[in-house]
Amino acid sequence: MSNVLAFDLGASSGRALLGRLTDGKIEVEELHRFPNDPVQVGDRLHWDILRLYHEIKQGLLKAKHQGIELQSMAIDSWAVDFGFIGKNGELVGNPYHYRDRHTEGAMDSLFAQIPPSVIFARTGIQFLPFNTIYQLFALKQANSPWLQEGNRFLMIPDLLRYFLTGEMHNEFTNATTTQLYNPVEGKWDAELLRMLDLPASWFGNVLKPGAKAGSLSHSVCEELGIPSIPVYAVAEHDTGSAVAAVPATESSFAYLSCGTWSLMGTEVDKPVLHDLARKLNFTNEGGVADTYRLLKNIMGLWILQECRREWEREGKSYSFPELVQLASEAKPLQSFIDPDDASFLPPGDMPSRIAEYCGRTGQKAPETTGEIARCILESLALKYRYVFEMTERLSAQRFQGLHMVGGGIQNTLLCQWTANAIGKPVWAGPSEGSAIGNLVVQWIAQGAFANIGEARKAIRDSFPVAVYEPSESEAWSGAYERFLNVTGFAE
Ligand code: LFR
Repeated sequence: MSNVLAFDLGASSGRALLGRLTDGKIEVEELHRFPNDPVQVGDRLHWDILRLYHEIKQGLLKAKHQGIELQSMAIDSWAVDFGFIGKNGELVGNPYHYRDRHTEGAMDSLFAQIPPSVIFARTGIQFLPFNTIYQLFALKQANSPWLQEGNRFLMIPDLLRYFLTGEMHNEFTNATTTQLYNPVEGKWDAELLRMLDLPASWFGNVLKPGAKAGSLSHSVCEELGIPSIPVYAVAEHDTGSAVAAVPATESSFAYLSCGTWSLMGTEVDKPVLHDLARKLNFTNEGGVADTYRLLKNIMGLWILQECRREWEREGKSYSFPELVQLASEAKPLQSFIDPDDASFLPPGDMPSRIAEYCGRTGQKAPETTGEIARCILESLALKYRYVFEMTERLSAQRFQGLHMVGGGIQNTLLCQWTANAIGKPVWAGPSEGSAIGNLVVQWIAQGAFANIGEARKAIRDSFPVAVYEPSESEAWSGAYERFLNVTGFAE
């Protein structure tokens, strides 16, 4: 039996999940859950990085108090965010959160200097305004003192790993999301760094998922009263871990990692760098076992989460199951939004932004809570169809159905509507995608699984997968035509 610990820092919360592997069966138990709320200070939105480090130590303590002997641990989180380590080995400043507005306009300003075609050809990464490259460019434009004081660049899981082990390493899956990593050369892109005037010495050697990245340091072990264990580099980009956990039997499959973000695509052996991939704004993010994730970001349940926060501010509080219930009672297929409209990216008053979007596109705005929730969920399902078809086109294959993983699959209505929208079955599970992907890569590193295929088989044997067959195909096909028109995708 092998016990390993996965820390998964998501937008709704951070968790420490204990994984037990016994005779090829995986069991997962949540040992610790903690908030991961960003902190607004003045104009800037920050990570609460030291509190998270504290919570990671609390997770280790909980394992100790339950008498669990751990073999290893690893951390995953969302991509693109980072901090700097100064010459004295300490953190410089408090890392920004990618939803902070400091990158507004940065992408377009940088394009005036480096054409997007050059950036894409060198990195294969989709253009998202918050990518690390634009964050760094914005810091440069703002003359941030971090750039003078910084000596090493570490992404969030790299940073927390450094606090735990004293070793500084950059991890591959996250490194690719910076849009500064060259997947063909297999290293940081020296030319882009030069064009941006960023010191190459900030960027360290890149560890692949499954590499040992240090051990808990003497001081951490002494403080917590625990023995030292290895800390692995896994797919530290949460989406990389989620895709590692897709329990597919096929060698090529379509997936949707469904949570605050929706990430849809397929796994490929080599990055797809041609013009169509750039035009469709697909990305090639580094994955496990030398694969790439050819995928596209879709705004996801974030819009509903933000509506819920807005309603809460107005004194009306709903649980997610209540919102789903209200959505199911509202009139079907009325008005649609493009979930990826730029107005939905920053935190804030989503119900008003939805009304504004509908006004702008000549549609009747949803009014009641149920109507708004329904508009969001149906629009997501329709956007999934759009991206599903693009994934098929780009990868020149037809998929039999769609694998859904992540917390969003608890929303059974969304799973069913997704099946209806794409007209193919949805296979949903497991919901703890990122944490399970994190665990299995640790087990591969320990030799408990020979490869990712074996790990995926164990996931299949250990967790239930719910099947949603498509229905109401005529209504959804008609809705899709209207969706394409109002969103402008029909052109
Ligand atoms: C999902 C995710 C996406 C990434 C976004 C921002 O949690 O990691 O893959 O594009 O967050 O980092």
